[in-house]
Amino acid sequence: MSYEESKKAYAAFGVDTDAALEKLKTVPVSLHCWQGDDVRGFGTGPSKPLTGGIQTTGNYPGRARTPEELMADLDVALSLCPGTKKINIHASYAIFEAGEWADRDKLEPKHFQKWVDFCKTRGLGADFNPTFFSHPKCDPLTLSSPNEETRRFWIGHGKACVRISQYLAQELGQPCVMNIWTGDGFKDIPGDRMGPRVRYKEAIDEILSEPYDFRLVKPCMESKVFGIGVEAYTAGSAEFALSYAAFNRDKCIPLMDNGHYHPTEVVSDKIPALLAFFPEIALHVTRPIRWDSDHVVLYDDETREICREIVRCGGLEGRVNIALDYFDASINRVSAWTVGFRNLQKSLLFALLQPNEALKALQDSGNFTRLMVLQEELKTAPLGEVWAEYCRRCGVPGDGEWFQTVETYESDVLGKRG
Ligand code: RNT
Ligand code: ZN
Repeated sequence: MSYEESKKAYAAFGVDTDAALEKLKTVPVSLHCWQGDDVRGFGTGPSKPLTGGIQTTGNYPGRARTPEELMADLDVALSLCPGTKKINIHASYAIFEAGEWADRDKLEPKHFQKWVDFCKTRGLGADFNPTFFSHPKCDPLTLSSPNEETRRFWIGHGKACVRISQYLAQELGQPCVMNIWTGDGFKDIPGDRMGPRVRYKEAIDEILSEPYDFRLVKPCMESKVFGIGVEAYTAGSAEFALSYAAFNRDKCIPLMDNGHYHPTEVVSDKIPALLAFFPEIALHVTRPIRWDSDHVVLYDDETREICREIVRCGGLEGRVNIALDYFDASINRVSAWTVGFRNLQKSLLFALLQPNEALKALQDSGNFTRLMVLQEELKTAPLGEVWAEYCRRCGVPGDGEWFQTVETYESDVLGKRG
């Protein structure tokens, strides 16, 4: 079936495929730099183990070991991904001059100048994240630590990151989402659940007292249920993070990672709940399998449902900041980036090709029989050719065409890394 035929098939549902393609092109999606090197970063030495209760598994060859390698790998992935892209950078990816080093609380905008150059030459925006893990000053708590010195260090890091985020936004001329997530918590039953949360709250108050323009820097509060080795208690729980954002609406926004909820909860349903109250929210799109395993995002039911809610709740009008967050070290990392990014775009396309007004009208008139029939039939509407047309219009290879580039890059470059 050609694009023109697919266009007619969607027109029969009352859907304009050209309008969907035009819209999709403009939606920023943030690609996380940390898939390229298994969340190792550059700042604290390459052998520093990953902490904070997150885990990468696998030892696939070709991990990026330097800023140059990471940027080269990103370039390959970016060339295979359609749409508007941002790069999501962690503070642990600071780039120092030879002989120079600064600890996390002393990081400066200049340590991210190479990232700014990278983004500028490619017309990309950037998002940012303080790195409250994989560092000797995790005791193992950070912002919620009872140790004053530990807390001061991490507050200093948070403030430095606000300044860096402001710099990134100003340099690149678009907002920078700055996500606050810590792995603070306990392996076993705590003796005090409130103390760490009160300290965490006060620490964030201090971090956000650092001056910034809220139109440019969007601090986020990301919640979590548990982590590896942090099974019993998480300071930044769902209620904690959401309450913080709700009580500080002039300073920050909530962020939901769909790996961070109990297994039968779905973020798709939480999007309209939050948008009923918050002007703006942020998402980490990932794929949990049984736990917060951060598998590569697929074109699956929940990813599509998340995208359907983003689209029909007006999320594409600047109300939902979309980022990817997963890390698989068991497969080719450039492919992991590309598959996840393309699947998110494909799911957004699926969502934009729904006759949302008609579906809403069926619901409001109580016609649930027809609502079910229509939603089922839309699942097999000819999306494939519309997707192929989107890839063509964005100047990137279509399905069946891009993987060869990754294979060549693996044999020429990745496979030769030690
Ligand atoms: C961890 C959180 C967090 C991290 C990144 C690296 O569970 O999802 O967002 O994945 O900051
Ligand atoms: Zn996340």
